[in-house]
Amino acid sequence: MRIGITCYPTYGGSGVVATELGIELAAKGHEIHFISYSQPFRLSGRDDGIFYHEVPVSSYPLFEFPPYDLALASRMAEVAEFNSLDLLHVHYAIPHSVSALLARQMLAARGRHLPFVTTLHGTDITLVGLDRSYLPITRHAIEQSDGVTSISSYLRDETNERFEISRHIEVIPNFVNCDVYTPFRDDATRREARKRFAKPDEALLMHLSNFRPVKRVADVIKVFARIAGEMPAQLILVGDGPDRSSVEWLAHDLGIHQRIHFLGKQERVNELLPQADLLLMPSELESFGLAALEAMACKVPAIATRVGGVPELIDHGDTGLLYAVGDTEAMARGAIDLLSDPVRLEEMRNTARQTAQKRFCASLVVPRYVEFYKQVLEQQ
Ligand code: GMT
Repeated sequence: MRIGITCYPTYGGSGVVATELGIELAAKGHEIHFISYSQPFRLSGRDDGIFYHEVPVSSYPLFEFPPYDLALASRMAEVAEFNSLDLLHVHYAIPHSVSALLARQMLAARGRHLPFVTTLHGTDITLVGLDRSYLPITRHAIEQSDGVTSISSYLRDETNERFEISRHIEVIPNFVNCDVYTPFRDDATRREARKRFAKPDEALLMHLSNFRPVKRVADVIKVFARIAGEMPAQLILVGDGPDRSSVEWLAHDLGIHQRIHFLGKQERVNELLPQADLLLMPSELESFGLAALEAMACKVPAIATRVGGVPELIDHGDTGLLYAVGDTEAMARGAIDLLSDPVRLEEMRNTARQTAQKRFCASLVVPRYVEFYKQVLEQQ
């Protein structure tokens, strides 16, 4: 198939999923065309079967807000025509599904049919999509999509309920390449890699996010402060975003900044994750929680919150631990108990990796997208 993919190319889970999907599909022989305002950050630009088409957005003194969604629609239609695309797959409804709808209409007027699939990721529904100024157009674009998928059952139900629609939404969970996200081959290699951040007797915790308020990074610091008060421990923070500065202040105020490594945005998180003993993901809401899945594939269970689609990924007590939002005391207690019980921790680490392999491996999930594309194309 020849598939156009549009996503937010910068730091963020939906862009990661879209990019990894494109890479996996290209490896299976499909021709993939990314259409976005910049090259998705996980693309090397050298991948066979992958093409990138930038969307130029020109400004003009009249345009206080340059109309990216219109420029995107025009580019989608052009790329589809020049490259005979079979379909478009847009990730994150706003504004991508609206642009795809316009592109479909533009091509229809020229006698070409271009179906599009929308994948819902989270705040496109739970936050942004419910803003009154976006709700009607988002609902319209979802209803008009030729196929809709969501990354968890939670998000499917939320969409149908909150948007008061009842169309079929196919649940296709997020996935991870278990050959790329993998534990170290042996303990000696892991010990060597961890040396940069932790002494042999220290626990190593990690957090990975875009530091937006929904991630509650301050809770990561509070949980870590409690852990570090009871045992030797270090924390690695991967990512950057609006809450970074306030979180650094909090670390200083609590006197634990010397045990915290702020690494900023990192490209090869698969090399960092397997160094950790535990991931901390105390989010206010996660429709899935891709960071936790990537960690699980690296044999790192998460201390997380029981929100959104997270319980569809993490079984409390087996592949991680789940708590109420904001209950930093319980999260810290859970982490301390686990870190103090190496047998239980090792068991949970193994089960986390096995679950990632058995249920969320790219080799299992990506064919479900291909199957869904075929269904959509057959219905045309
Ligand atoms: O919806 C968002 O907040 C943005 C989005 C992103 O681009 O990072 O995150 C969502 O999609 C991820 C990938 O599918 C999921 O792993 C995240 O759980 C989800 N975020 C939320 O639901 C808050």
